[in-house]
Order: sequence, then structure tokens, then C-alpha cells
Amino acid sequence: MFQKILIANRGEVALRIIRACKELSVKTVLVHSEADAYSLPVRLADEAICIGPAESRESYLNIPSIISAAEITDVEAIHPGYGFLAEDAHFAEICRSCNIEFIGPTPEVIFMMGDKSAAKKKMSEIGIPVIPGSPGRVSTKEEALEIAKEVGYPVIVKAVFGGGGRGMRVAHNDISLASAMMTAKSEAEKAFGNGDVYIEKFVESPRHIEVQILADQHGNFVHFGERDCTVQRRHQKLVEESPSPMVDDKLREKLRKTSVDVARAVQYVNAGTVEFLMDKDGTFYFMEMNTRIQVEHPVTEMISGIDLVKEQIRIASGERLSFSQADVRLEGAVMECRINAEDSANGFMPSPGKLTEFIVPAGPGVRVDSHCYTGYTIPTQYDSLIAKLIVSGKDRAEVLMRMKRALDEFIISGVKTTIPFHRELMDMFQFKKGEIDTNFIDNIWGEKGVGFGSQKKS
Ligand code: MV4
Repeated sequence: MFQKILIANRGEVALRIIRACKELSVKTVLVHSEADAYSLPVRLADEAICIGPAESRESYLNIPSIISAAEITDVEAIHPGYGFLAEDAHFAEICRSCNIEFIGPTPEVIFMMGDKSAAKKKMSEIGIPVIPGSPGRVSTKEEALEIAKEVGYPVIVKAVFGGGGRGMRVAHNDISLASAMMTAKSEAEKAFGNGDVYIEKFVESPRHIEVQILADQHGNFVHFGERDCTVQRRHQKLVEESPSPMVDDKLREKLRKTSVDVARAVQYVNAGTVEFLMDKDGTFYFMEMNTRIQVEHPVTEMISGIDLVKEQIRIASGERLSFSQADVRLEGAVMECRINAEDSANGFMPSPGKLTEFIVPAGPGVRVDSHCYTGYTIPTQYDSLIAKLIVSGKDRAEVLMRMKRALDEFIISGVKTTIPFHRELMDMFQFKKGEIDTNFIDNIWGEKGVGFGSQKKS
């Protein structure tokens, strides 16, 4: 096991990694920006080094400063968390050349999965179901029209290096396809520095299902069941749960097997998530693989009893998985609500500021992952996640009651939060039945919170 590792991240996930390290007797070095000098992870890490100003480009994305900090403190590995440099193949490569273990997959695998079109092509070649569409990049209007004729409208134009919904455009006919190509390309160029796009059939009312996997350096692969992340607003996940209310045992088995096949095909190492789009009729397609630990990983930790972050560190240090697939027990139900400093009654506008009160729920089946405390000021420069409220129970019905109870207990003053949104969501009959798609929140909440406070109750 490592003696000391560096954490190249901030906020909730930096604290999550520190907790894992303490339980493994691994010393921690946390690099941070000036804006985070008074953060809880800075206080709890064994060492903390300020590497630059608030702006991410000059601190959390500043590779030379991070590597310098790693060299000076003599760490053996770097944990990138999620976001920032977590899926930067170039950063992983630099770590390798500096003899620092990058806690994640190899630069080659990160690079391959970062190219969504190449990843899709590779998976389709080994028989993994993918959404019908162009076999690779589409560069001209003529090619685009050809693909659309083949798969039929509506189609979606997607950025090859996309993610988070940027550089995506839907087209319903030949005329809108030409402009969809143009806008998707220019948006992708601006957001990712590369305007390459590909095209596929647009699935109208999908669900977002993902499967957590772990793989060690010795060829062992384990999956941990699915997470349903269908409740999103403008590509921001708000609620994640396991098991999915819309997946039966037969489908679940297929999803799990497919996910392990995907990981095996690329000789994946460390924690990863295979993302699927699921049709109304239960048809599922491989979408992409996320080569990092994800925000919603506690859902899987609570349903399996496995500490995924500790496993990540063990795997990176060369240890074998200490359990096999047969040892993984997924019991009951778990749900996570993301508590953001946003005004959900007002278009989810960011609401940074000082937390004059921050009192977290507890009790049976409740876990809160948060770096916040009473008196903490939420910086304006970073994302608005202030806490993850994760609740487990014997079944989904118990989880829904427990989540409402925990949301009621959560006291946050000084900023607006998404708690009122979650409280209302827990009472909505469509959500309670699990009968929703990825458009649900955008459709009913709409602009400026229209619909908020006026939902049908069951
Ligand atoms: C799609 C789709 C429908 N059809 N692809 C959104 C983010 C990116 N990872 C892929 N996304 C989608 N791709 C086809 N062919 C609908 C979405 C989509 C979506 C997917 C998952 C969760 C929420 C979503 C919200 C809007 C659109």
C-alpha cells in the first residue's frame, strides 16, 4: 500500500478521498486554490499546499503546479477525484512519466473512451448494442443526410469529445439537420477545442442507466449493479438510485454482463461506469464509459457495503480484489439527492454565499457526504454541490419515506438550495411510480420554475 498520496481536487470529493486514506493509513497531501484555503478538506488533510488562485485553470487544472507539489511532498500516487483532471489522458500520461501512480485507468483507455465515436465503434465491433448511426465521424452535410436517410428522423448530432450535453443537436428533417450540424460543430469547437461530430438515431424518451464496475491489475472484473440517473435537469443529475425501478431481473443480468464485457474488451483497470440509454420497451444501448469515480458512487457503496474509493487506492497500489462477483451482495434500495446551492423555485439559479446554519440529518439509513459546515462560505468559482444526501432502506417505499424525513431534518440557512425541489419530487406520483424519462424535469419545471408548487399529488 502507498504511504502517501496527493489529492488533486476540492470540496466533497476531496474529503471523501481523505476519509478513505485515513482508513487505509495512507497520508494525504491536498493541493488547493486560494479560494479554498478555509475548506474542511484543507483542515483534515495531513498536508495542504496552495497552488494558485481561484480560477481552476490556474490551480486545479494547473498540471505543472500539481506535479511540482507531488514531487516536493514525495507522494507515490495522485487521486484526481471527478471533474477537473480526472479524465485527462495527458495528465495521466505525465503522472506515468514522473513515476507517480495515477489512481484510475491507463492514459490509453482514458483517451479511447474520451473519443465517444471511437469507443462506440470499438464496442459495436465486439457485439455490444449501440444506437444505430454513423460508423464514425461525419464531416459533410451530404454524409449527414445519407445517415439520416438510413436510420430515419429524428436524429441527434453529437460532439465526438462531448459530454454533459454540450455540442448536441436534434434534427427532425433534412433542413434542420444542416443547421444542427453547423451549431453542434461550432459549439463543440468552442467547448472542447475540436469540432468533430457523429450522428445517431434520436431516442425520444430514454432513461439513463449506468453500471458500476471495478477491475484490478490482475484481470479480475466485478460489477455492482445499476444506478438509475434519469432525474436530470439540463444534463445535471439531481437524483440517483439503485436498483432502477424500471429494470427487471432479466434485463439487469444483461446490463451487468454487457458492462463487464465492455470493461474486459479494453482491459480496464480501476473504477469505471458503463453508461446506457434505455428505451421505453427496455432496449438498451451502450453510450459511453466514464473512466473515473462518479459523484453518485455512494449509492453503490450503500447497496453493496463496498468502499469504492478504498478499492480504487488498493487497485492502484497493485493489490488484488479481495472479493469475487459471488461475494457482492446488493441488498435493499438506495437513493441519493444532490443538494446544490441553487434556487430550485427560480430556475435553479446559483445561490452562493455564507452558510449561517448547516445542520445535517442522521439516523437509520442516512449518509451525508459534504464538505460544508456552519460558517463556511461557498465560493462562486466552482460547482454548486454542497451535499449529497444518501438514504438506504429495505425497499424503495421505505427509502422514499426516509428521504422525506431526512430532507425535513436538513437545516441550511444563508443560501437557497435544491431541498424544496427534492421534497416536492418525493411526492410526485410519476416519480413514486418510477415512470419518468430524462425529459421529466425539464418538461414540468420548465423555465423559471413554472410548475413548481403545482404538481399533482397521489
Ligand atoms: C441521446 C439521447 C437520445 N438519443 N442520444 C445526453 C448527454 C449525453 N451523454 C447523451 N445524451 C443523450 N443522448 C440519442 N441517440 C438523449 C440524451 C439525453 C439524455 C441522456 C441521458 C440523461 C439525460 C438526458 C437528457 C437529455 C438528452
